[in-house]
Amino acid sequence: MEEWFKAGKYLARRIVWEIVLGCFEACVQEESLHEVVLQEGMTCDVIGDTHGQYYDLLHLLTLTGKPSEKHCLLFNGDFVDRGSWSVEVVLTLMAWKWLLPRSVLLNRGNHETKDMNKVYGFEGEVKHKHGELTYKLFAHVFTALPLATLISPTLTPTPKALASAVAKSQAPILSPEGRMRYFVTHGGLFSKDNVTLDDIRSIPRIGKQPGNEGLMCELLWTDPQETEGRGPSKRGVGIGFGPDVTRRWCTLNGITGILRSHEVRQGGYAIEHDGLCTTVFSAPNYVDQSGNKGAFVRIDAHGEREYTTYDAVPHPPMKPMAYAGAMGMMRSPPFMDQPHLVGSRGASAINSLYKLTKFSGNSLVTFFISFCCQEKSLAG
Ligand SMILES: [Mn+2]
Repeated sequence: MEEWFKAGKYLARRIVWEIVLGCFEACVQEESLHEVVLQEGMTCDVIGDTHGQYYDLLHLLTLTGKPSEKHCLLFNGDFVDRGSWSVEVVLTLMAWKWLLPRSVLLNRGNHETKDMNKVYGFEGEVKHKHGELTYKLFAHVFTALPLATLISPTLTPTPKALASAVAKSQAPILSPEGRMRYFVTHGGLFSKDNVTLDDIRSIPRIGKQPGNEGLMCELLWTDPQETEGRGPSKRGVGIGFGPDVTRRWCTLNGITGILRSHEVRQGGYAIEHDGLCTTVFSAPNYVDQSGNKGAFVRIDAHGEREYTTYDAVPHPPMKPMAYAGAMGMMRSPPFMDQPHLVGSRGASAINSLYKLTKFSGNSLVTFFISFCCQEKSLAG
């Protein structure tokens, strides 16, 4: 399949459907909060956004190694959109999931949703490569992906493991059994305190889009913020949650640390909130222009964390968002989910324009495209 994809060829539709349905069968049996138990000798790599950067994914897989009984790979959402090989990325992940369902874990991201796919390229790409019905199948199967994964090491934490995950001044937060454990989700925490792991486990998800509020939306969309408490989201969806919110939630649920993705970090990862919240982003030189590293985190059966970072590799001359049509841009605010691309001023201007106009006619689309380009150069 890899050779086939690298040659620029498309799989037969029948095979695509078998892979996607194989993934569905595996995911639909998992709870909305899936759990991975790490026995002695096992490791789990947590991988952040890959966003259709197929050549970077292939490079990443040489660093993580292939999944096996002893080595899990957890992809923490946003496999598709933006990069123009989203079909190749998601089919690779889904094929692995079908083949090794217990060793390959796929969390849903805010881009495994209809609204985002319409604007950021995946819908157009699938329609171009495999037809409209195939897109509908993908969109449904995305709803079967778990919303979060709990990584539960089974061995007593060693001093080295604790040092890898806990800020020096703080006592470690452990599970009720005295083990380290990690909560992995694409976005982050909630607009209210007191959300338990059982609440997350019982979120109904099959056939559902995350919408604009509620636990599913917040898991997929929120971002950590430096200031205490909660604040408005810079994206217009979800909220910002402060270090005190993270500490309260981890204490309530016996969680040693949150691992989340969803935002680019220049070094590939960033440890925030006194070590309790770590962002991992795995698309290096994001959309061919961010200049960031990619990263993944390896967790072992003691709970020790180890980080690997890497740079982008060359890819064939195809621009990001090559399949994102202007029609798509008419239905949802462009750049709403990644304001750093246009600057916060640009993003909020675009969002309010969107609300005011609700779009009509091609001239507005043309205006939007030129507006985005102008703002981007202003934002540097
Ligand atoms: Mn995201």
